[in-house]
Amino acid sequence: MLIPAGACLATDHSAWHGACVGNPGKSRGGASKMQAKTYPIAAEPYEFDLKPAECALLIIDMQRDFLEPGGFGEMLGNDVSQLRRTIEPNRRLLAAWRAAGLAVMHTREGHRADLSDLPPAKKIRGRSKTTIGDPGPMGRILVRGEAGHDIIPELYPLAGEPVIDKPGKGAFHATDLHSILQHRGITQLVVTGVTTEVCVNTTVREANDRGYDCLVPEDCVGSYFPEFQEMGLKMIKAQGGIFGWVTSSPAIHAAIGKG
Ligand code: TIU
Repeated sequence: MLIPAGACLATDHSAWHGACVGNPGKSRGGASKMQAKTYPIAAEPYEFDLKPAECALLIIDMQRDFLEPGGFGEMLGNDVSQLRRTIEPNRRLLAAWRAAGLAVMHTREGHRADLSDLPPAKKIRGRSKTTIGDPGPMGRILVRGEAGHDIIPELYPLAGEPVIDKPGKGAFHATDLHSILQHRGITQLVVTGVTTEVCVNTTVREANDRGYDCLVPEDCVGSYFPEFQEMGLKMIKAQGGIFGWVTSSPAIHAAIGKG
């Protein structure tokens, strides 16, 4: 099943609220938020206080064209195994997040079929023979509705989990993500996905500028380049957490459970 472009349905948070929030049924109000229990997570540069009612899991671009052997990423000469190691930790984290009844959102990088939202500069960058919109191994490359553009089956969105179709690297640029988060009272993001230095970093920076606290589990983000993986994470947590916090998924499971 393909998720249609722009799909967005409501998520039921009742499981977590019922289990963990001090005042069930009143979790959206300012006063009850103040009373809500927080869950400390070991992180760098210092502990992250997770507020379940205000924290969404945002899974960035776990798309077939970036991760699957024979996809666009591999066609460009990249080592997809560097990204594929993130699938299992993401699968476990997603299962735990869903079991706890917390908000889940997914993104996909891609463009309209007529490419009207594709900047000419992005189309020609790299001087590759095959570029966005051309026929690729799994349909037209990074075009919405094509097989390669869709999310890998291991992490497939459930009905009720918003899928943000984004034309850029950052998940906030030219999307309705900020509105969706604000309507749900989300102030914290656990950001996972690919690639660490490109779409994950860009999204964390955009989120930081909009006032969100971001926590990045290092085993749930991946780069084709090991040195960028290391530096991409260091850049987030440097200078007292200039863009956010870095942790690992076991530390999150220790706080919210295994699902
Ligand atoms: N999702 C994402 O990071 N898109 C990219 O194009 N990444 C690269 O590393 N090329």
